[in-house]
Amino acid sequence: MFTKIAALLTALSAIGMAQAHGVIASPPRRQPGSAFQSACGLQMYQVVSSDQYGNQQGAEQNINSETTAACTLYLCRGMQFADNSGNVQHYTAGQSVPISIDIRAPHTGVANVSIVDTTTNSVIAGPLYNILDAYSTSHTIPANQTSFSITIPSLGGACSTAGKCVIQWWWDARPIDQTYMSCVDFTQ
Ligand SMILES: [Cu+2]
Repeated sequence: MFTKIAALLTALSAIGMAQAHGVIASPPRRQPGSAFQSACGLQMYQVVSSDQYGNQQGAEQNINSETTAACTLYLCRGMQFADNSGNVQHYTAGQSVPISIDIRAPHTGVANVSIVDTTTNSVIAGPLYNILDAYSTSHTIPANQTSFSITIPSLGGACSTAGKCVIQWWWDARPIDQTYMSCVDFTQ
């Protein structure tokens, strides 16, 4: 009996590994917490917090009666500012910001980095970095797809309030319908 349970746990963790894909490794990204759980429900919280590298389409399978309109899966994968108010960076206009991406499993697609207004889920600057043929499964991933810098533009006061703006990394693997995003809170 114990052996069967151990085998099952091993199989489940293997599935978890296979589903793991990519996040912003630095600067500090938005993380799931109690506000995420309130917005998205317990089941979604358990899935997303156990694997932050997963995709939107996978997360959507956990939508249930606890999931509210505040669970914005297509903005920062539903991560909430309230869980991340201690994680806010400050960037000046013209500042070069190094970005590090951690890819655990590649999928050929496109990727970009933009500044998004979280109140409207609209891109207000960018793409600041654009990756064609992103994270391909058919060749070695070029180093500049996982380590690069963006230059923060002048945002004219649009991002002076913490929580209003994020740097969002967006990776869309159309051939397999998997979309990934990861966000960094910042002010200017
Ligand atoms: Cu995948």
